[in-house]
Amino acid sequence: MKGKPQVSITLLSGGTGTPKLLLGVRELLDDNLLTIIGNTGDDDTFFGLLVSPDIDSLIYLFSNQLDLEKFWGVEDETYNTLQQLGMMKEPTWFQLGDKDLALHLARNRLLSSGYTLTEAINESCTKLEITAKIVPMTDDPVKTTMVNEKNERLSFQEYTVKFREKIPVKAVHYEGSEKAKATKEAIRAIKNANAIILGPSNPITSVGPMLALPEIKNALIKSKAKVIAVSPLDSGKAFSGPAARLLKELGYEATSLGIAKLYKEFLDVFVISTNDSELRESIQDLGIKAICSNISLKTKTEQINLARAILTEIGINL
Ligand code: FO1
Repeated sequence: MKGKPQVSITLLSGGTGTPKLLLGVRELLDDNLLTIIGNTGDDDTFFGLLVSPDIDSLIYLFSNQLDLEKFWGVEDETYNTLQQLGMMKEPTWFQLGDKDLALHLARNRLLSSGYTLTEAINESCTKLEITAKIVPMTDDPVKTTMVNEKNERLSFQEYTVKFREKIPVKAVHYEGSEKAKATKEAIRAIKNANAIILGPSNPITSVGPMLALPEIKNALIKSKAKVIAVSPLDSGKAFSGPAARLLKELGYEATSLGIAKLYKEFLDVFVISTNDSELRESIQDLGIKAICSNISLKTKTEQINLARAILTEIGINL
C-alpha cells in the first residue's frame, strides 16, 4: 500500500472555513505533516479566562472533539455552568460550554504560571495527543474591533455573537498589530513549508489580523513555497459568516477577484468556484493562477475532493 506522503504543509486558519478544509486534508495527510497558524484577533476574556476561538476550534478538530454542526466548541456539549451563571445574573451571551471551560481553565493555569500563549497551546496539544502543530500568529495581544455607525468600537465577539453580525461596520481595526511580534513558530512554519494554504476563511476578520502582522505578510511574500488560497465566496456570497457584507462595507469588491487583489502580493494560486469562472482571466491578470472547482465544503466527499485538488496542485503525489 502506498503510504501517506512526507511533506510539510502550513495552513493559515481562522473562523470556520479552514477547519472544514482541514477535515479533508487530514484524510490525505498525516497530522504531523501539518502546521496551522491560528488567528488570535478573535480572542477575548470571559470570567477572567482567555478564550481563543480559532485556536480552540483547531485543538478540538485535531483531538477529534469538534462540534461538526457549528464548527466551534466541543461536540455533545452541556451548559450547566452557564445556566448557573445566568441565575447569578452574570452575562451569558457568549455560550461557554462545560467541556470547553476545561480548556480555558487549563490554559489559564498555564498562562498564570508564566507560559506564553504558544507554550500554553503546545502544552494542551501535547496533553491531548495532537500531532499537528497549532501555533498562534502572535503571543502579544491583537484585538480585532469593528467600528459601528456611531464610531463606537465593538470587540469581534460582541459584533459576531452579541449582535449576530447585524450591525453595519464602518471600519475594522486590528488593535495592537503595529506592536505585536509574530511568533517565531509561525514565521518558521512559513519559511520551512513545502507549501502554504490559506483556507476559505474570512479575509477581513480571519486572515486580515494575520496579514496585519508585517512579519507574517513579509514571510509570505518572501516564501519560495507555493502559496495557494481557497475563496470563501461563491458568486459573491459567503458560504457562512459576514465576509461578503464586510468586504462591501469596507469598500472592497465582494467577489473572488476582490479577494485575489487583497492577496496578490503573495498568492500563487487561487481556487475559486466554477460558478465564478468569468473572473478567472482577471485573476490571472494579477499574476495569480486561478483554478475553478467545486469549493463547497458541506460534505466529507467535498472536503476530501477539494483537499485532493489543492494537494495535487501543490505537487503532492497522493
Ligand atoms: N459563536 C456564536 O455564534 N455564539 C456563541 O455563543 C459562541 C460561543 C463560543 C464559545 C467558545 C468558542 O471557542 C467559540 C464560540 N463561538 C460562538 C464561535 C466564535 O466566537 C466565532 O465563530 C469565531 O470567533 C469565528 O472566528
